[in-house]
This record gives sequence, C-alpha cells and structure tokens, in this order.
Amino acid sequence: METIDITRKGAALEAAAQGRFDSLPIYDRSVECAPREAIEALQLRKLQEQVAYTYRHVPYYRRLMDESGVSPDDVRTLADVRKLPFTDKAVLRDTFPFGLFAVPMEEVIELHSSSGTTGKPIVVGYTRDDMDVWSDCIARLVQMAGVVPGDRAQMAFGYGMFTGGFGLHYGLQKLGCAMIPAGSGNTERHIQMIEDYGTTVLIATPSYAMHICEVGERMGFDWEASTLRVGLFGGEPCPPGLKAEIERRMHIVCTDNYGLTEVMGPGVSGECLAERYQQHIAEDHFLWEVVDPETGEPVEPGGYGELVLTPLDKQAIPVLRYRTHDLTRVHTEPCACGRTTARMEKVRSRCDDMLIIRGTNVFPSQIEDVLTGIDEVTPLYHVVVETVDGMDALTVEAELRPEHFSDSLADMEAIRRKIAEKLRGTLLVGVGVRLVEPGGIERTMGKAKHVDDRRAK
Ligand code: DLL
Repeated sequence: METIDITRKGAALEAAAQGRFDSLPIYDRSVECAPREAIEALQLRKLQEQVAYTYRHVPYYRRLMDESGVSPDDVRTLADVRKLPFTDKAVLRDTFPFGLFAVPMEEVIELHSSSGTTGKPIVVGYTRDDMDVWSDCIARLVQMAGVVPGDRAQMAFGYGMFTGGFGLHYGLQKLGCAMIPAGSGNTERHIQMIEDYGTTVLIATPSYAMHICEVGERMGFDWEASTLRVGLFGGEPCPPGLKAEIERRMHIVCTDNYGLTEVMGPGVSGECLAERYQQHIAEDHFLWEVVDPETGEPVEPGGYGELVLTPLDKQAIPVLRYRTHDLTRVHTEPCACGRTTARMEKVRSRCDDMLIIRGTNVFPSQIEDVLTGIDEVTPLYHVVVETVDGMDALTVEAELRPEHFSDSLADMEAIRRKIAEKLRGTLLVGVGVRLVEPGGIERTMGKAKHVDDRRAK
C-alpha cells in the first residue's frame, strides 16, 4: 500500500481517521514501540541509577532519605519508588536558586524558571546531556503530530525563562525543522510571517492560537489556503472544544503537549493522532505515578488522581517524586498509533484550582465543558469569585459569538438564562452569568488566566 504524504494539508488527520498509522512517523521506535516489559526494565535500571546519583549529589535528598531510613539499595522494583520522599514546589522555592543542583555551575549550560504566577519563581538548570534528552523528547512529540524534517516552524511561545520557547525550539531544530523564532506578541506580524515564509507549523498556547486565528480572520487571511498545517499547543489546559474550533477555523491539525519546568519543561508527554485526548509519556525519561492528592497513596490502576513524576536521567537538578498537582489518569494498553508508551489523559484541572463555592466543589474545567456545549458563546470565559453579603458568589463571564450578538434584550436574556441553568445543572450550585460582547474576554499571548478569586484569603 502506498504511504500517504502527510505534508499535504489535512493528510495527517485523514491518515489517522483511516487507521493508516504506517504513514505517520515515529521518532524512536526502539523506545516508543517497545514491549512494556522492556520499558519497565529500562525504567527500573534508570531509577536505581538516578536514586543513587541523587543521594550522592544532593544533600537535601540524602538527609531526607537518611532520616526515613531508606537507602538507594532499597529500590529493587519500580513499586519501591514509594519508599522515596515526595518533592513539592515549596522545596524548590526554599532552596532557591541552586540548592538542589547536583552539579557544579560550570557544568550547567542553561537556566530556566517557572512562570512564577503562583509565587516566587523556581529556577532549574540543564547540563549538555540534559539538553540532549530534552530535545529528543520534543522531537519525539512533534513527530506525533506529523511534523517532519524540513517543516518551517514558527514560535509563538515567549522566549526567555519560560521553558516553552527554547524547549520546543531546540527539539524542532533537532528534528531538522527550520525555526522561525518570532516569539509571542505582535499578532499581525505572525500572520504576515506565515504568509511570507510559508510557515507549516505554529507553536503557541491554545489561547494565543485562538487569538492568532481571529486576528487572521479579521485581516482577511485565508487559513484554508495557507501553508500552515500543524499547531503544537501546550503550557495550559486545552479544552477539547477549543482545540476542535481552532482546527476547524485554521484548517490545521493540533496536538496538545504537556510538561512542567520542575521536571524538564515541555516534552514530558505528547498527543498522537489516534487518541486525540491522551498524551504518550516519555517513559524512558519519566517514571509516573498517580496518587490520591489527599493521602499521597496510589490510586487503583487507571484511576483518577494527581500525577507524580520522577525524571529518570536528569543531571543538573534531579527531583524525586515531584507532586505536579495536575489531575489525570494513565492508560497502559497499546495505542492504535503503534506506540506502547503509557498515555495520560489531557490535564483539565489541578488539585489547587478547585473552587469551593458555598460548600460545593467547582472546577473551572466543568464551566468550560458547559460553555463549549452552547452554540451562542465562544469557548473563552472568565470567572470572578467574590464575597457578597458574607456568601460566596461566582460569576461566569461568557463571550457571545458575533452571529448571536444582538440588541434584543429578550434574546440576550434567553441566552443568559440558558447558560445559567446548564451551569447550575452541572455545578450543582447557582452561579451568576454575565454575557460579554464578541471580543470582550481579554486575549492573552501566554497562558490564559480564567479565574479571579477576590475573596479574602
Ligand atoms: O508550561 C511547560 C510547557 C511549555 C509544556 C510549553 C508544554 C508546552 P510551567 O510553566 O512550569 O511549564 O507550567 C507547568 O502548566 O503543571 C500544568 O498545570 C500546566 N500545563 C502545561 N502544559 C499543559 C497541558 C510549562 N498541555 C504547568 N495541558 C503544569 C494542561 C498544562 N496543563
């Protein structure tokens, strides 16, 4: 059978829909398609080496392990990882800047830091070997989306301390793509560059990609006729409705990729074209666990809980059992794409983004799901939480689509009421709804901030 040329716009998705995964590239079959026993054997060997390395080079972990009477030799099976201490962001803050580094600074060739939206930033470092692993992980996940050597990849993540920009940049170059390092911002110029340079791949947060899409439409740019073929997203949750809308309006195939600064940055897991809502974990570099966020105990296989990651070969700043606070489930059956690496479900919520509204737990992702089921509004939204007369009051600001925006108060009130009823049905608590005009929800060039909790802490 002839292979399908996936560099033709739309062909990768067609190939996936026909089950023609033979036409979609796999970066490193020796790992990505290895039998699970081989993956686990590799993980165990690396875990043992990594724990011994960490114990030798990081006084903080040595002290913690000594105090709990655990030695590196106690790691005999993968399940023995549970004998090791958890790591939380607080430790990285307390030891800021270099307290957990395992190598002298002369061996560090790059530093990055987390966005710092939730407090003091943390800083991480990379040795040359760390950088090689990182670019390999990225090259692997961009191929899952159908990116190939020779693609022209335009960066719309910010460069700088954020891991997204440089991380994707190096990995795409490693694969053999031509990088167009535009960076975030200046949206009209992005569109001009896509046209001038024949860009085939766009890298952005999903919120910024949506904005680029809209600005292009306003400029009269023909997305269907454009060379752009693939969107590589990540850095924030990408609700399925938002991804589907961007794919439809920009005529591209998009994948959502996950990672976090503390364990590397992007590259931890990436979405293939078979399971559109799950991401293959780079299991040769990361050992995953899913735990109950309250107790830290493992959930049943395939159960929902907090993802905990242990990087298996990080040299500059090894971390053991990092509590991501991201909620997901992990599946280990083989995937239709041919890969055998475990898949984590898209992260839609973090354990720390749950709101308690008059005693009821509310996740912003539940609000997203309701809004994406309502034709009259866009997937963009904003939530304000306040204390009114001593009670929690949550207001959802939802953005009308231009075709549903009118000056008929009765029509607007009917839409508002419909949204409020659906939200009440899902959230099981009454919330306010405010409709905003098209374009009324602030567009962002990085990670979107959906919730403004104004209650006194
Ligand atoms: O956002 C790393 C990254 C950059 C990943 C670009 C993918 C692409 P941090 O700034 O440290 O690192 O933020 C990490 O962002 O714990 C998640 O809560 C969230 N996050 C990142 N990617 C996704 C995703 C980068 N695809 C935190 N889906 C993580 C859902 C994501 N949440």
